[in-house]
Amino acid sequence: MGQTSLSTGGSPHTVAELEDLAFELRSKLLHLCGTYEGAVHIGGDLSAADILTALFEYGLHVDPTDLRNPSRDRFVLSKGHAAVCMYIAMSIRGFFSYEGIVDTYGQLDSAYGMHPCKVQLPGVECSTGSLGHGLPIAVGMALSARGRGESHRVVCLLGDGETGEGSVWEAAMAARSNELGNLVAFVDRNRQLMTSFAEERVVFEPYPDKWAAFGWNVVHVDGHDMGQLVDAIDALPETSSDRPTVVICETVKGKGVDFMEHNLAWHAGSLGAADLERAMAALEASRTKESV
Ligand SMILES: Cc1ncc(C[n+]2csc(CCOP(=O)(O)OP(=O)(O)O)c2C)c(N)n1
Repeated sequence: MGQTSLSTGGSPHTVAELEDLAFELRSKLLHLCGTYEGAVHIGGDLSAADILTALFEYGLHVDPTDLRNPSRDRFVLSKGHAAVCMYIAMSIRGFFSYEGIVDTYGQLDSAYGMHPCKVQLPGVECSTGSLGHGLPIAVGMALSARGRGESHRVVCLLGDGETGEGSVWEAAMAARSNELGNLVAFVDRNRQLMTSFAEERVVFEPYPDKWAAFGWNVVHVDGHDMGQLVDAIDALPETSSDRPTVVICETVKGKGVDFMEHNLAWHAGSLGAADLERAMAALEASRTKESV
């Protein structure tokens, strides 16, 4: 097909190294949340931090120095409000500098908007933010890849609340109908929406069965267990296969900061200096607890 080859996916990290990188991502998120004057979607950033680390450092075949390589995997952040988590994960992977994000995040005309913009920021594959649109776009990208005989993957990260949108299920049905084994959806199943717990508003369960009923391969993991995320990525079917895969990641909104976890007040917010110190101490404590 005249494609140049893309030799590696993420660098060959061990699970322990990936855990360290996820910790770095959470620390940098909290610092940004402590310096930026507006609200940051910190709850859903922290729930997605391990998934985004596993993808950008391990799962996605992307090369930050070769952004237009046609055989690169494509990533769509359907839960676009977690843009800053993706930016920082990408900066850790070497796409751009963390300082550049901190300097302009959320400002008018910044490349680092509260929602991602592919025109403004090289490396971002899709502009998102209006929930329910990412998976339909990812289906189109996967279909296009098939039509061109390309063998890369299209990977999409959704929020579980977002999957209350009907467009997600139209896309799910189209993906199976078109036998898109080159499409993978990760769902950040933190069981919280913006102002309520998920099950209070929408009956999601039996959630894995719903995806299975739409003909998808269903994988269910602890979205904060790096070993499980790596195993799920390793076990993805060939892109030439005929079924899309969903990896349902059980997560905790605010993960790593005790006063944010399961707390509806932290869908979005900002940290003053004292709260930043408290949050960093909580993050360190949670890391110590998990490594015992
Ligand atoms: C179409 C649309 N409606 C509403 C919003 C506002 N909004 C932003 S985040 C959010 C909650 C999303 O919940 P979920 O998908 O579970 O994300 P998470 O809890 O992981 O942050 C809402 C309603 C939006 N961005 N797009």
